[in-house]
Parts: sequence; C-alpha cells; structure tokens
Amino acid sequence: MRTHDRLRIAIQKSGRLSDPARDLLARAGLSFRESRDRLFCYGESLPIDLLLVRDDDIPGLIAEGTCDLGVVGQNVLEEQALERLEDGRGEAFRAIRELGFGRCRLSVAVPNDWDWPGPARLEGLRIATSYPQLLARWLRGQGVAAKPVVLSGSVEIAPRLGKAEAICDLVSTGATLLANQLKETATVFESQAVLVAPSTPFGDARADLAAMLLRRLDGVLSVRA
Ligand code: PRT
Ligand code: ZN
Repeated sequence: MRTHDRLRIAIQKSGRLSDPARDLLARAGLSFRESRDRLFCYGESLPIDLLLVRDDDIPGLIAEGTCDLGVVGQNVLEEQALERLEDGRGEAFRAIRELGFGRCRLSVAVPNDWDWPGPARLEGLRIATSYPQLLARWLRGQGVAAKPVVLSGSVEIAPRLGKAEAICDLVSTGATLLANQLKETATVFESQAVLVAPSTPFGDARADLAAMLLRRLDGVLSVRA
C-alpha cells in the first residue's frame, strides 16, 4: 500500500511527450533521482515522484489511483473517456491544464485522387483508425454512417493494403500523409498535451502538493504563453 504523503506523476517513457513533459517539470523546480530500471524516478527536490509509462496507460493509471497526475495527449484522454462512457464506467479523470506542447489534429484523409464534396463522401466506407470513439462521435455529428476499422499502428498504409478506403489519424506536419498519397479532408479533433487528474479530490496531503505544483506550473506556463 503506498503512502499518500508523496505525489506520483505518470509521464510517457519515450515518445513525443517525454522530453517536453520532463522539461516542464524541471522548470517547475522538480528534480529526480533516476532508478536503475528507469520506470520510477524518485523526487529529490520535492516529495513528487515520476512513473514512466506508455502514454495509453496514463488515463487508466489515474482512474485506478496508481498515479495521482499525468501528462497525456487530449486525443488519448478523450478517446478513453468516451470508451468508459460507453462501457458504463463512471467519469474517473479530467484534464486540469492545457500544456501547449504535443499539438496535433486527428483528421480524416482520403487518397489524393478522390474528389471531396464533404463528409457524406465517407458514407458506407471503411475508415482505418486508432481512435474509433472520437471518429464515431464525429461521424454521428456529421450524420454519416461509415465503419471504423481499428488498427493500433501504421494506419496510413491501410488504404494501400485494401483494409479501408479512408483513414482517420493524427497529423502534425502532414508529411506522413503526403508520403502515402493521402490528403487531409476534415479535422475530427484538435489536440495538445494536458495535465490530467482524478475527478475526485485527493482529500489528504497530496492535495497541498498538487496545489503547490499547479501554482508553479502556472508560473512556467504563463511565461511561455
Ligand atoms: O509508446 P507509446 O504508446 O507511449 O507512444 P506512442 O507511439 O503511442 O506515442 P507518440 O510518442 O507517437 O505520440 C504521443 C502523443 O504525441 C500522441 O498521443 C499525440 O497526443 C501527440 N502527437 C503530436 C502525435 C503527433 N503529434 C504525430 N504527428 N502523435 C503521433 N503523431 C504521428 C501520427 O500518428 C502519424 O503517424 O506522426 C505521424 C504524422 O506526423 P506528420 O508530422 O507526418 O503529420
Ligand atoms: Zn501510445
């Protein structure tokens, strides 16, 4: 059983959000002693520790109380929030700060040579994605019936493999779409990294630690803005 006099923050172990998340925490005055396995970093300057994990695991770690705060993309957070809603699990986490990095958009893309009169073009088609919930919500909003095909990676090659006609994937520069002869046609969701917390307050020493951390983060974020 862990004691609740230390705060535990989950961040991505390696990937696009790792360095900016660590940089932000360092600017807020946090320093860590790296552990041998590099999954857990003990907080030296303050009683705030890090857990280094896959980004997809972060909302679940907050929901189950294994971690107290996390840094994750809104795309992952909202997808998992919608999944929980669908399964009848309650709301367990919420974004408490936008962090200004990891910006991208979840977009629909179709082969370059298609005409694009609008989302109705997708009616009855298969759309490859790793974000079936966000895609389904957008399709409902557009009044379009299409079939999400869930792939965990390499979504952009699905049309060439004959697995789907269109894709719905994260885009930042657009270079990946270009390299795969696809064109971006509609934005489904705009995203950036956020600080995520449990929906229910801590109710112990972690509340004061979290409040202090937020004051420091707000200072850093206001200078950056
Ligand atoms: O191992 P782990 O599961 O932790 O890592 P991951 O591979 O799932 O995540 P990672 O590091 O790729 O992305 C982490 C988060 O960064 C995402 O959840 C987004 O919130 C954010 N982010 C920002 C992006 C991008 N930009 C992005 N461009 N995530 C992925 N991409 C991919 C996209 O899927 C596509 O393959 O980059 C490609 C497109 O990039 P452009 O520049 O060619 O358009
Ligand atoms: Zn991931």
